[in-house]
Amino acid sequence: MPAYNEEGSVAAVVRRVYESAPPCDVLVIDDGSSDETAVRAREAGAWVVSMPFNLGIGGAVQTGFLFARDHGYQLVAQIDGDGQHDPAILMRLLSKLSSDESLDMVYGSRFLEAERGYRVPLSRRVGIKLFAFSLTRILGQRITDPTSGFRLCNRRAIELFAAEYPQDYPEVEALLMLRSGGFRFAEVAVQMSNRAGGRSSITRLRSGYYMVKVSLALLAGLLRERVKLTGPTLEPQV
Ligand SMILES: Nc1nc2c(ncn2[C@@H]2O[C@H](COP(=O)(O)OP(=O)(O)OP(=O)(O)O)[C@@H](O)[C@H]2O)c(=O)[nH]1
Ligand SMILES: [Mg+2]
Repeated sequence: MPAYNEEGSVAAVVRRVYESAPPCDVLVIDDGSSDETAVRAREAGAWVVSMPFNLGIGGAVQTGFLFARDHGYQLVAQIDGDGQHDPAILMRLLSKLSSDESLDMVYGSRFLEAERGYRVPLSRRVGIKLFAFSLTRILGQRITDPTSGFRLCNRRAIELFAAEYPQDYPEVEALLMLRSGGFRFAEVAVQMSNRAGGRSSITRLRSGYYMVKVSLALLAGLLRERVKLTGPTLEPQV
């Protein structure tokens, strides 16, 4: 559970994981928070890794995968510390992953079924749809919510992400990484809620950077897939 200044919500999310998710251990990655995130998470019964400074979401999530890999875990769920993801839904992700041995990761999509309750703000929705459209074409697989950070990974995916994980706004790139490594993934319909407190890390200024960075990653993904499809076109030089 990546958490950056989430003292208002992290304890309730940790407790709800213990109450309603399949039996598991909870690790909170407190990424240099300046509030009481680590204390609240520990009080609620989680293990906490506290970073000496803010690494950003990519480094924090990779830390979780490294922990899981080195301690022999077979499954890792990633869930936000701000209360947007309902831990009870992890059971649904687990059923999906267990039902198909060829899958390495499943993730929750807000857009697979008609949205209920919380509505994604329009500007964010446009960005997500654009990424979803591009990824669907690049991967040849229907993708509806590529920025979702509500995920369940098997051991193969844990090992991949422990070794290498994208930095800022990593979710879209992580899907491209999975695909280029020959891994398979699927979406599961979920509902998400408003954050229970705290502040979003995605400010207006950062949204611009997000769009540019992820678009470049998509372009690189597209080129990679094209090269794979067409193979090398250059004649060998003598
Ligand atoms: N460890 C760590 N966690 C982070 C960082 N930035 C955000 N997070 C956490 O990652 C989760 C998702 O970040 P959010 O800022 O909520 O991003 P989001 O859910 O896409 O955006 P909103 O819908 O606006 O909440 C939350 O639990 C955050 O606390 C960071 O720099 N390090
Ligand atoms: Mg959030």
